[in-house]
Amino acid sequence: MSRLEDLVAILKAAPGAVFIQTHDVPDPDAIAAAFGLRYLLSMSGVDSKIVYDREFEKIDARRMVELLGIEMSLASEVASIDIEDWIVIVDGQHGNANIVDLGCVPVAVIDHHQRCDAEPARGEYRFSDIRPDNGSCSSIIAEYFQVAGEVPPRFVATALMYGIFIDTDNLTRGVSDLDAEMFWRLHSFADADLIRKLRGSQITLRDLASYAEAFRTVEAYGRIGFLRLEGADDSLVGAANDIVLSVDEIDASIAFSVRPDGVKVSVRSRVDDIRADELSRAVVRDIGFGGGHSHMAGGFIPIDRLPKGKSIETLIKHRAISYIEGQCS
Ligand SMILES: [Mn+2]
Repeated sequence: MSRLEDLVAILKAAPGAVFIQTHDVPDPDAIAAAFGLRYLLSMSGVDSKIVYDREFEKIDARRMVELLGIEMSLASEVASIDIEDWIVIVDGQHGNANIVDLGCVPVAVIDHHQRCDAEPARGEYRFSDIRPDNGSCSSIIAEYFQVAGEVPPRFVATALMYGIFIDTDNLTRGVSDLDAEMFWRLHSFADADLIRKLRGSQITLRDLASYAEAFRTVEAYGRIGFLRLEGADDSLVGAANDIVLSVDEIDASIAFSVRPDGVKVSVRSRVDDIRADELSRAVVRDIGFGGGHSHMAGGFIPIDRLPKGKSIETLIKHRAISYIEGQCS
C-alpha cells in the first residue's frame, strides 16, 4: 500500500469530520501541502477542510490563496469543529509552539521538520510521514501525486512548485533530491505566469517603508550581521533577515523585532561552521525558546523574561558574539 492509500484507509474510519491543519501562520509551503493533500483525499472520497489558527503575515501567502482559489478557514471561524473530529497536521507537528491545539484528535502528520518529542495528547498518530532531511512539505505531497499516478491540476501544481521554491529559498537551502525532482516534475503542469506573479508579491509598500528604516541599523561584526526592526511580525523579520544574509561580507545574520509581547529573533547562516539553530538557542538561553534548522532558525523572548534596565540590542549582540567567538577559538 502506498502512503496515501494508507492515510486514506485510516481517514475513511473517521467518526466525524476530517480537518487538515497547517501551522499557525501558514506560509506558502504549508498552504500548498494542505491544498494538494485535500485534493488527493477528495479524489479518494475523503472530504476535508483546511484550517489554520492565525492570519497570513506575508503578502505572497495571501495572494497565493486568492489567485489559486484555495479554500481555507481560520479555525476560530469554523463553528463545526468537534472534539471527535480528526486532524491531519501538515508542515508541523502536534506539540510545536506554532501548532495550536484544536482539541480534536491529531491522527496523522506529514512534515519535514525535526521530529517533535511531544506525543499527541490524545493517543498516538496513526499515520506519520516525517522527513526532516527534506527541504519542503510540498515535495512530499507532490510525491504522493506521482506514486498515485495522479496528475496535479494546474493550480495545485503551481502551489506545490511555489511551496518548494519558497521553503528552499529558490532551490538553494536544504534542497533534497526529492525537492529537486518534484520541482522538475511539477514544472510541466504549473502556471509560470502565476509563479511570476507570486514572486512579484513578496512585500508591501508598508513593509518596504519599515525595511528602509531598519536597514540603516544593520551592523556587521566580522561575518555576523545584525538587524533591528520595530514591531515587525515573524514573517517580515525572516524576510528582512534573508536580505541581510544576501550581503557579500555577511555569512550569518540575526534579525530581531521588538514587540509589545516580547522579542522575535530570526537567525540565518549560509556556512556550515555556524549553525543557525545553535546560535539562536545561545541568544535566547535561559530567557526564551528557540531552534530550527542548521541554516535557518528562530527564537522568542517573552517580554516578562527580558532583563530589566538592560539594552536588548546589546544583550543579543553580546550573546551572539560570545557564542561565535567561543566556537572559533
Ligand atoms: Mn515547510
